[in-house]
Amino acid sequence: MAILVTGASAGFGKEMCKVFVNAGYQVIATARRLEKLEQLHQELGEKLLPVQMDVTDKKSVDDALNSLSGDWARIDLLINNAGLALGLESADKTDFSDWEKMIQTNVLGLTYVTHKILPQMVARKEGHIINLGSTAGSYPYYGANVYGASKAFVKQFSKNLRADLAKDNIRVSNIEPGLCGETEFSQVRFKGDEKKAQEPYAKVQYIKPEDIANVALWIYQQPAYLNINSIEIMPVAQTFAGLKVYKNENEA
Ligand code: 8X3
Repeated sequence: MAILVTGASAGFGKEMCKVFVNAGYQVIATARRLEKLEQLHQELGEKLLPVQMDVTDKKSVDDALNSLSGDWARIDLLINNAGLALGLESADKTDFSDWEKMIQTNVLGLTYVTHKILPQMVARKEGHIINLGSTAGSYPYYGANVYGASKAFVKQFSKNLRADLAKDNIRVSNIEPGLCGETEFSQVRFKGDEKKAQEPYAKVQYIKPEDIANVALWIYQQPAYLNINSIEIMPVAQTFAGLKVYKNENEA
């Protein structure tokens, strides 16, 4: 029996590998960057299996998952962690290819992996899927446009999977973090602009990747008859913005 984590080369995914291996589980770490996974393998040992997989490429997903054998092929927990945000511009100013990449990864990629693994879970009448949503899937903010919409997809897809799969004893959970530092999220969003990438995390105690990894472990270790539908997490210092009103300065 194994746990499969997508996007395992950094951030939440890497931390989840550590937390789950340290808790005694066998973990299949998947990502595009095999060298990062090899390093993790060195660090965590034989309970971690590095597998190169690009969630945006259906053939890569099929090949990677078909290559698993023996105990590694029986996946009891799928953690759909791979995802990204690109840009923080108004919708009219975004690069359309950024929208495509986010949809390709956060929406299509997640469905490729899920659809491939579900039949074995249904056949065994057990399994658990933990998706990585975001507070951006519930609360709009300036510049979140397609990123937030992709996470709203993750939220509703998680609930709809529950609706389909409860009959098969399969659990589905959605973790929705807010401001979380010490990952590559912001570097990726701002395409390597370090100054912009650091700004959201300055002077604030943000969530750390290990906090999210520990939540994933907790969700998984709940009694088998319980399904944690969703957990929304923010740092204490983060809260909801009010509805914004733009004033017409020309009016009396
Ligand atoms: C990450 C949280 O606030 O940057 O999904 O959208 S936020």
